[in-house]
Amino acid sequence: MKRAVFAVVGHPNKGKSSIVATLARNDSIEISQRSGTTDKAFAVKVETANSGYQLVDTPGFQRPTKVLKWLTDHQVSADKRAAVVAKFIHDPDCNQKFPDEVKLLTPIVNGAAILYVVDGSRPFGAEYESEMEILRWTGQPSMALINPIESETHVGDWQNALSQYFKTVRIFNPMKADFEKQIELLQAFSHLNPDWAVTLNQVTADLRQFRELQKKNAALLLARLLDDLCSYRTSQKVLNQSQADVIQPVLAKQYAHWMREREVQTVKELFALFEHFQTQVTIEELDLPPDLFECEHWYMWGLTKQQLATAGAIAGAVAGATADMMVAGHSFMLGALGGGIIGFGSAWMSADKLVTTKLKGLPLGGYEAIYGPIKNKNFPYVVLGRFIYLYQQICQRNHALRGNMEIQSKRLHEQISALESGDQKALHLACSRLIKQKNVDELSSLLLPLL
Ligand SMILES: Nc1nc2c(ncn2[C@@H]2O[C@H](COP(=O)(O)OP(=O)(O)OP(=O)(O)O)[C@@H](O)[C@H]2O)c(=O)[nH]1
Ligand SMILES: [Mg+2]
Repeated sequence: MKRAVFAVVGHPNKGKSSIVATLARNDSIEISQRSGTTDKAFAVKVETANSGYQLVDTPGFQRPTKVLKWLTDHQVSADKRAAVVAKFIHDPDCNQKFPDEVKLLTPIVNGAAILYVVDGSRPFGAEYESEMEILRWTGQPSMALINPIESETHVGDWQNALSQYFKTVRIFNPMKADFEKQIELLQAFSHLNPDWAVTLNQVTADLRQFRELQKKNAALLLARLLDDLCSYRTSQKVLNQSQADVIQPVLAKQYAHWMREREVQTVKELFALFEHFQTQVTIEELDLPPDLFECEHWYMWGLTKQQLATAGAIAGAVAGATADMMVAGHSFMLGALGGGIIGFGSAWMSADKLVTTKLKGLPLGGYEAIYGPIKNKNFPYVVLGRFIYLYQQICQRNHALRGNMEIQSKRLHEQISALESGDQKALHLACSRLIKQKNVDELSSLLLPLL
C-alpha cells in the first residue's frame, strides 16, 4: 500500500508548522512569531497502529516572482513544466539564489502532494499568485488551506483567489480544530490521490480507535489516583500522647506532600498519554476571601445540594450510614479552601481539617500517631472534578499550542447529571466505598462514562 506524503508550503509565518504539529500530534515542532522559523524541509512521520503518512514542513517562499521568471525563461512547452521545476531544484545556481524555494519544491518534485497554507485574516495580494503558479507547474495533487490566524475577515476573497488554482479549498485552524475537524481534513486528503485512499482511510480508523484507548487509559489513571488518595495514611510509632502531639504537624506535612506528589504524577502520566511532552501546567492556589468560605462555594468542586443528598441517601441506604454529607462537606471545604487546596509548588492540602489525626493504643503499650485517610465523603468528588477538568483540557489541546496550561475549578455536577441514573448510582456507591476504605471492583469502568 502506498503511503501518502504531503508538503506543507506557503508564505513565511502563515501557520505551516502549526498545521504539521497539530496533525502529527507533535508538540516539539518549532513554531514562533518570527518569520522564517522553519529554515529547512523536514519530514514528520505520522505512524498509526496499522498505517501512516508523512507531512513535510518547509520554509516559506522568499522570492516567488523571480523563481517564476526563471521557470518561464526555461520553459520549452506546457507538457514539460514539471520537468522544468525538477531542473530548477537541481540547478546549482538556483540552489544558491533561491535556497528556500529549492527546499520547499524538492519534496513536491519527489512526489508529495501540496498543502498550500494562507492566512485568512490578511488580504489576498498579487504576490501570492506567483507562489500558486509555481505550485501549479509541479503538476502534483494539491489542496489549499485557509488558516484564519486572527480573524476570518478575508476568507471570502481568499476562497475566490484560491479556487482559481486549487480544486479543494478548506478552512483549517490548527490551534482550534478539534479531533473531528482533523479527521475531516484527513478524509479530504484521501481524495487527492486515489493511490493513497486506502492507507489514509486506515489512518482515520486507527486514530479513532486510539482515541478510545486513550480514554480507557485515562479512566485507569483516574481509578488508581482516586484509590490512592482516598486510602493514603501515614503513621509514626511513639511512646506517649505528648510525643504524638509533637509529631502531628510533621505527619501533616508528610501527608500533604505525598498527596500532592501523587496527583502531580497522574497529571504527568495523563499528559504523556495524550502525547503532550512540552506543556507546563500551573495549578493555581485558590485565593478566596474569607466570607466566601461558605457552603455554596464548595459546590464548585463537588456536587449540588441535591446530588449530595442523593449520594448520601444511596450511601446511607446501602451501608446504613447517616447522610451527613452536608456537614462533613462544609467542614472539609473550609479546611481545603483555607489551606489552598491546590498548587504544584504550594501546599496542596495543608489544612488540618482535611484529614483526621488519630491516636491508637498499641498492644505493647506504645502509641501510634496516624494521619489520614480522609474521611470526608465529598473528597472523591473533589478528586474527580479536578481530574475531569484536566482531562477535558488535554483532550482538546492541539499540539500546535505552546505555553502553559492552567487548571481552574470545575463544576463536576454537570458531568454527573449527564450520566445515566444507573451510572450515577454506581459512581456514588463507589465513592462511598472508597472513603470507607472498602474495595471497589472495576473502578475504572465505573469512571469511564464520566470521561
Ligand atoms: N492565533 C493563532 N495563531 C496562529 C495560528 N496559526 C499560526 N499561528 C501563529 O502564527 C505564528 C506562525 O506560525 P508557524 O506555524 O510558525 O508559521 P510557519 O508558516 O511555519 O512560519 P515559518 O516557519 O516562519 O515560515 C506563530 O506565532 C503561531 O503561534 C492560528 O490559527 N491562530
Ligand atoms: Mg514553520
